[in-house]
Parts: sequence; C-alpha cells; structure tokens
Amino acid sequence: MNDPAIKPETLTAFALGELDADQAARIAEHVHQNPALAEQVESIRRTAAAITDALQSSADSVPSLSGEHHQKIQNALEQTMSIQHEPHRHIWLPICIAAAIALLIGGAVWMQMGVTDKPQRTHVPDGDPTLAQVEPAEASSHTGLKELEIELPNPVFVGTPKDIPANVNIDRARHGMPREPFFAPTDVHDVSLNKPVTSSDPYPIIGDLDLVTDGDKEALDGRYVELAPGKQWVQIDLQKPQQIYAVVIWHNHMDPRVYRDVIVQLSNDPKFESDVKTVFNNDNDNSSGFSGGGNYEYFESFEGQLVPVDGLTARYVRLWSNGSTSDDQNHYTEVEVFGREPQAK
Ligand SMILES: [Ca+2]
Ligand SMILES: [Ca+2]
Repeated sequence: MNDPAIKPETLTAFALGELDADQAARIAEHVHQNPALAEQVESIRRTAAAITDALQSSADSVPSLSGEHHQKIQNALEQTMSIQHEPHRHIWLPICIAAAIALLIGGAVWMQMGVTDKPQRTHVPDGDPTLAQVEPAEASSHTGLKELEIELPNPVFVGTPKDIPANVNIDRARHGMPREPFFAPTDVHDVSLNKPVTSSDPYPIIGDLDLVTDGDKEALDGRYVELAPGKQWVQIDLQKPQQIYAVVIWHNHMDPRVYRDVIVQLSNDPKFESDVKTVFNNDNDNSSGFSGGGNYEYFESFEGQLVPVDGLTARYVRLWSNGSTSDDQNHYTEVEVFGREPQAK
C-alpha cells in the first residue's frame, strides 16, 4: 500500500537526505511500515549514486546533484507513482530516472545503469583484491555458499550526508547505497558473541569492553564503550582459531561520523607481534604508521562496516581507530566476526 500523503518531491528529498530531522523521522516511519515506499527510496538512492558517479567521471567540477538533476529525478518519480498500480512498477523507476538524466548528460548514466531493473549486485571488496570476492550469480549456483545474514540495529538517522568533507576519502560511487549481499559458506556464523575483549585502553572512559561483543548494536546511550583519544585498539579473543570470512564493525552510529585510521588485523599471537594479517586499512596517509592503506573511509550507519576476509584462520581479531570526524575518542557499539571451524585439509 502506498501512502498518498507523501508527495513525490518529499520522498525524493527524504531519499537524498535533504529533509530536516523532524520531517525525516516522520517519513522514515512511513517508509519503515511500507515495503513499496522503502523500495522506491532505495531506487532513488541507487539512481542518485549512479548519476553522481557518472557526472563526476564526465565533469570534474560537479560535486553532487544539482537542483536541475534533482528536478529530473522528481519528475521521473511522479511519473512512476502515477503508474503505481502496475504490478512491476519497480522496474520502471530506475529506468525512468536514468532516461531523464541521460538526456541531460548524454547517456553516461544510461550506460552506467546498464538499463536493468535492479543494479548490478557484484560484491567488490574494498582494497585487497585477494580478499573474498564472489559474484551473487556465481554464488547462487555454487553449492555451499549462502548470503550472510547480519542482524541490523535500528537506524537513528536517515539519508547520507550531502556535503562530504574534503578530507574524507569515501567511495563516492557507493555513497548512500545499501550494502550488497555478501556470500559465505553455509556454516559461517557469528563466532564472536560474548567472547572476551581487551584493549589498549583497559579502563574505558564510558562503558565496559564487554559491550563490544554483547550482541547489542543499538545506537543508544549506554550501548557503546568509549576509549581514550588517539590511536587505540580493541581485541577479541575467539578462544580458538576460526576460519574467518567477515568482520562487521559498528563504532558509534548515532550520527554519520567517519572514524579515522580504521585497521583490522588477524593473528594467532595475542600480542600481535608475529603472524599478523591486515585485512582492512583505510589510513591512507599512514598517520597511524602501519603503511599500506588502500581501503576507503566510510560514514557510520546502522549497517555497520563489513570487512571481507578470505577464509583466513586466526584466534584473535584486533581493530584500530584514531578518533573520528566528531571527536578524538574511539567508540565501539559492537563487532561481529563471522567464521567457522577450520576445515580439515
Ligand atoms: Ca554491543
Ligand atoms: Ca590517517
């Protein structure tokens, strides 16, 4: 059921994060209760991301969607909503919008969209090309793999920041888009729940280290641990070696901040002095001194950040950070490590 009270322009503004907090909260409630609306919001965001990317690759000086582009999206949305009784209307939304914008910028978006009813859902891990990489089409026909089910907390803000700070290095092509499905062997599950946590800051400013693995990911006061300012780490002891496929991180996702120098390492050495494998590092200016980098920064959200791991076996997971765009402290609401018993060779 669609809600006739929500105007197309309001839904577009909501999807693009342009409403004030009160308005956004009201619309979010409708969207949460209405799968058809949620689908439209998702389509708008996917399309906006594709358009932004196309514009950036064709014109260096375009930082984001202009008012004209916004109007084109809105016009296409109005057309789509007027044919909402069509059973396959979701197919039309991205195509209508892409067609409208393609006229404007000469087809770049059309090409980029691939003129499909849904975006390409190829999983491309950040950074290290050797990390787990499975295309869903392949995965669905590949025995022994399934989509990883990650229980998500409630979002406490909607949309994504329109104005990306100049010193934040995010993947603009993916900005604002929902996470793509991630595939792993069928017996992979959360192996970190209630496992012991240690830290470079053994006496946190707020909260206890237990909060990192207690299974609660909600963005509420009292649910996160706050570590001292600067470069700090938390470390999870899985209590036995596990074959790891993903690490999902929720810092403080009460607002869309960016944590600095996020580095994820695996080892069988609790001191991380030997046998250390770095599976994520977005410290591209090497301010934390690990060298390497290569991964994008990202805005915190209820989805958390999924770090793919290529089935490496390790007992300990260490996660670094170095403050955020909001303050110098380091926060963790939850970390989940997805793995399984090491397989006999
Ligand atoms: Ca928690
Ligand atoms: Ca850095």
